[in-house]
Amino acid sequence: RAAAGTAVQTKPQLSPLQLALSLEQPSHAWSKEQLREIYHTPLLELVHSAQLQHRRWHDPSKVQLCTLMNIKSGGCTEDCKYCAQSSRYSTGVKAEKLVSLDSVLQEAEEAKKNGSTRFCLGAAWRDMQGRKSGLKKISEMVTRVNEMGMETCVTLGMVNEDQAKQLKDAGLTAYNHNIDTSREHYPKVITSRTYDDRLDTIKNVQNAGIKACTGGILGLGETEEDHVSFLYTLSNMTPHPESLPINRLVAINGTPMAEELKKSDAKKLGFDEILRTVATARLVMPQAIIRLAAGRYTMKETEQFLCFLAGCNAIFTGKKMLTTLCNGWDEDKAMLSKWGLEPMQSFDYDAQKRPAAGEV
Ligand code: SAM
Ligand code: DTB
Ligand code: SF4
Ligand code: FES
Repeated sequence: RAAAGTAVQTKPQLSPLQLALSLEQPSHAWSKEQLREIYHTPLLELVHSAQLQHRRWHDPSKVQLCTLMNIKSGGCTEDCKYCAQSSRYSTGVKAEKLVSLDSVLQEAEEAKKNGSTRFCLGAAWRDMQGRKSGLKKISEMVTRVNEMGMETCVTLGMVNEDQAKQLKDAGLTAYNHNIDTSREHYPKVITSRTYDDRLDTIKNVQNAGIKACTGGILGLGETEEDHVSFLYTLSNMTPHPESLPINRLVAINGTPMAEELKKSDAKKLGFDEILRTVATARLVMPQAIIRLAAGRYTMKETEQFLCFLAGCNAIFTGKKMLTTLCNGWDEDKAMLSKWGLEPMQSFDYDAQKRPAAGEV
């Protein structure tokens, strides 16, 4: 018993940030309050903590290099306000047919020679309904790229369980399907489908045994509370996405989003918000590969460096994103080697294989 007049020592309660750093297994039950508190931690403390978390769960010297190919450009029926490939806007992107298997193998070979270990195929489609022959052709592409020793990833819009199963059987590693933003902000960006449609496809993919690559875009006129809510959806998924792309909006002339952002009262995205989002994602989804995606070419090298410090460990690199610019292999390899980082090997990523506490 405490002597009279002495305060009883209670075990101090862990802050959400301390909790994130102490968990032995990822939690899937983060509350918005907890996420908000982490997100608004003083920035230096937040980034430092995210780097500590990164070193608890990952080899800090490894970065995954992915290369994208646009296998079916333009003509998409969806109304995503930011997208160059929607048929509803005049962006100068032409609708094209699905590319040939040969052209995919050629591009994948070049990506492999340049050190990329994951090859991602993107198609401007709403969904795979009535695209039996397209799915068969894409399955063949996946199998052949896999045989080259590369991980494969596709993004084809919405898929049902059968379609996901077919892709799994072809050997697909990951399926990219983004939630893009918060549930609250989503209808201001896309009206041709719902947030729950997105979540359904992600579940179908995960149920088929494919890894989900799921993230979003920052800079759609959203608030910081939307970033918290976006992280809330992601961090409460079971399992968490294997890969989490963070795109910075590339404003495309002719899209409604580019027009909205020209208005004087438009909400501008600060770089500190990108950093907070990455760092919070790293703290609460410790196993995820966090990928700096579209719009990286608009970032200074020092800004990219900070994103890596905050827990990013993957990039898209190569000749092009889908329709926008991408930093090239040579400049990226030079940048990473200057920082002491090296490419992750294919199929080498295993979140459970992390350094022991004493090694970090
Ligand atoms: N049609 C498929 C879909 O929507 O899932 C796949 C292609 S889509 C281009 C893949 C992702 O790229 C989108 O979900 C979005 O997050 C991102 N993206 C598209 N246009 C972008 C832009 N202008 N700036 C930044 N990211 C963009
Ligand atoms: C993702 O989140 N970003 C990549 C990948 N998944 C498919 C696509 C970015 C596209 C950027 C816009 C464009 O190039 O048209
Ligand atoms: Fe179509 Fe995907 Fe672009 Fe939306 S983001 S318009 S679904 S290609
Ligand atoms: Fe291919 Fe995310 S788009 S891994």
